[in-house]
Amino acid sequence: MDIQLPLQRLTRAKYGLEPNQCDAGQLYHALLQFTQEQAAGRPAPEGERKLYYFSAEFLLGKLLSNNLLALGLYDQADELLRQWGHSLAEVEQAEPEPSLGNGGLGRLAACFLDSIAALGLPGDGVGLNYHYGLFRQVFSDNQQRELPNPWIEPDGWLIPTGVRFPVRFGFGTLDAVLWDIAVPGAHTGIANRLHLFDVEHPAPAPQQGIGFDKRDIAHCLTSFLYPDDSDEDGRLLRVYQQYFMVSAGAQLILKELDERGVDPRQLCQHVAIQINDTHPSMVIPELTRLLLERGLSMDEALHQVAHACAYTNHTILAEALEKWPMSYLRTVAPQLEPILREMDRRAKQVLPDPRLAIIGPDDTVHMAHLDIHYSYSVNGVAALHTQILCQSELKPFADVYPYKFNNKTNGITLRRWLEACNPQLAGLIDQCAGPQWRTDPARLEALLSFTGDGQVLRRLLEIKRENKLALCQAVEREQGVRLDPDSLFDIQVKRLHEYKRQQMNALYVIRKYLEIKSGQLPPRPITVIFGAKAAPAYVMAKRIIHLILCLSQLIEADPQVRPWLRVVMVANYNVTWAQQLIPACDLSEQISLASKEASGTSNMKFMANGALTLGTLDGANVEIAQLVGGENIYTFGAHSDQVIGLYAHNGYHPWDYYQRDGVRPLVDFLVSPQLLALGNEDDLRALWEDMKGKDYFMALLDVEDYIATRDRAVLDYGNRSAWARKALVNIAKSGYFSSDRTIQQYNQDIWRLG
Ligand code: 26V
Repeated sequence: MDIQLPLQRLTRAKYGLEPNQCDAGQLYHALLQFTQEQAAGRPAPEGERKLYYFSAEFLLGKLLSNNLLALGLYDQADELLRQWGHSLAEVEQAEPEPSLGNGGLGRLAACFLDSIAALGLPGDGVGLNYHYGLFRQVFSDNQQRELPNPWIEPDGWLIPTGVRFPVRFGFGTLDAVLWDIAVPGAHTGIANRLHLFDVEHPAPAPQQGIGFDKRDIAHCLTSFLYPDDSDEDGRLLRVYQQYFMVSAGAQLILKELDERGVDPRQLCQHVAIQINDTHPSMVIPELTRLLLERGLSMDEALHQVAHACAYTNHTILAEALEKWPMSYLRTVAPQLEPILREMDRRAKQVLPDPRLAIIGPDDTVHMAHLDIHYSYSVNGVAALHTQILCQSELKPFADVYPYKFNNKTNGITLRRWLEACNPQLAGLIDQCAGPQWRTDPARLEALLSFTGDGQVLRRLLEIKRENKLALCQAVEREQGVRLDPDSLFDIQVKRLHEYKRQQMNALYVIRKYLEIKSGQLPPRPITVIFGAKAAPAYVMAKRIIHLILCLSQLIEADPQVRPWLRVVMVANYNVTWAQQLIPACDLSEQISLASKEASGTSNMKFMANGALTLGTLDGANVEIAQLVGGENIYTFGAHSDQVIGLYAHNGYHPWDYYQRDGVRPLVDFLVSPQLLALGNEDDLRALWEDMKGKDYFMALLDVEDYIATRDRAVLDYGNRSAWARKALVNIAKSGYFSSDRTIQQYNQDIWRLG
């Protein structure tokens, strides 16, 4: 379709201006309205069974380009904007990024919605409409500070539906008001929806920081994602949020069943519910309760629920496996208690061991256990992760329910993570391999026949250089720091967590700093880029950010070191930053302690954009290594079975590693006069003590191998054509990590949407 006329009509009607007289913000709103109308005109996919993807997070990223791409209007819109003196990239800067997620789990949910729609499957998301997001991160005094991150605008992507459901809490009833975001599918004529529930009268943003009255449930329930749960009010608020989401979501499912004329006794033939980690797990007792209200017997209701629900596990870290005291549930949703007790009684007949019960001896409800007993599918998110679930973490469950357990290796939507964020590379791939990869990502393998083509390899390097230049401009614009696009760009972007070992990356920086100070220069300049938010109550994570910011300041001020080594941490790392950073990366840091990172998904995005991975054999890195082969990836470090053994026998003692000549000076640098002059002594000293004495995630175990392997990568980078060849192999093999593949597998093995 020709979009010039409708856009012209819109700018005239909205602003009384011709498109070429509009500024970028006006063009953004005109395009937004146009894409909204296009998506609204699309039908929902049909099918006898419909999926509801329940998730506390949907980390959508900006929607304009993505939706234009899905509607097949991207190129035309970009062309028109250029005629009018702008570009899509510029216009998109007017869009605030929706702040509905936190990390990989939320971004995965967004990639899945994109793929479900692109495959034409009937599947909607269900979540909450957080007003101020996780938080907006700013730095001052080399520390992270948190501010509200408002993103909702009057003329934004949220569509009012007029639908509302009463949610009954212990204190009374609150209405859940439904807002939708359209999810148009690429290459299909359909659109699905993301359903976001909200309170009727949301509270305004806090005046200072992110503190607010956690007891004001009626107004603050949807203020923030993951409100601080270090006190009881915070924990209760989390439970209020979860129950609000699932009760409204379950009512929505039943309403849609009614509209389709389906008897709730047939629910499981018509509905699949994917539970994204344990945050939505209360949908199980809540849907059961609603079915009982509709006259089903307990046997009937449990059968329907347990054959509709499927659970995805995203972590084996104990701290993230949710357990709620029954007393909390009694306060929030007392009507669930009898149902949970009955579910627990029945589960104990299958697994009498009290450690595996739904309700533990201390009267706490284990959400993952609830999910496993009352779902028909339990999946991990990468081969290694699923293996660890089956063989250790959830072994007793896998032994009694072997048919429930399965793997679904994560994926990413290449539409956002290659086509939209790296159009030049997408164009080169088209030239080499034809455009079919855009609908059939396995076709990327056709690139393998170009690994000997000097022209293609040179163009690949050129594109990387252009993307690095664009990143330099963004970093200069946002942070006032000027980077060197000819240095090696080494990037680690992900949530800050000790198991992801940003602190080990910092030890490498210290090592290089000390070498340069002693006159030993690296083979070429290196730029180390970090992006990470730390949970506001996670003290150690914030200390690691502090360390990185102090190192950055130290190096920036040192004219001897600065030409060779730079460190920058981008503030408020989010999807928008990721789209800018990932295409510009040479070396992708995926350095978690083996066994701890369930999958990782940025590893896949970096690979698809021609970065080489420096990683441990953890999560999906294992599958990446198998696909690209040992010569096209830099792996190092202890293997997962060694690590699991060390934990089992208390066999790891960081002090032994600290004693080594190659390690001690790096660790001691944390409390060197140079660093203490810039940083907070308590924070740096606490990091130092922890690393020597505890180091729970074993950074010192792997640090020497890490340094040697990273040095080898830096050296290899000098052989530009060999490096480009490796990069091309990575791109060629990345098709496996398309979320279209992942969703096809979910559909085939779990959802069966037809
Ligand atoms: C846990 C908690 C604990 C308390 C604070 C808030 C909070 C928020 C989320 C979670 C669940 C963490 C699970 C998670 O995000 N897992 C990640 O899932 C990705 C997608 O499958 C995967 O690639 C990452 O490896 C995995 O860490």
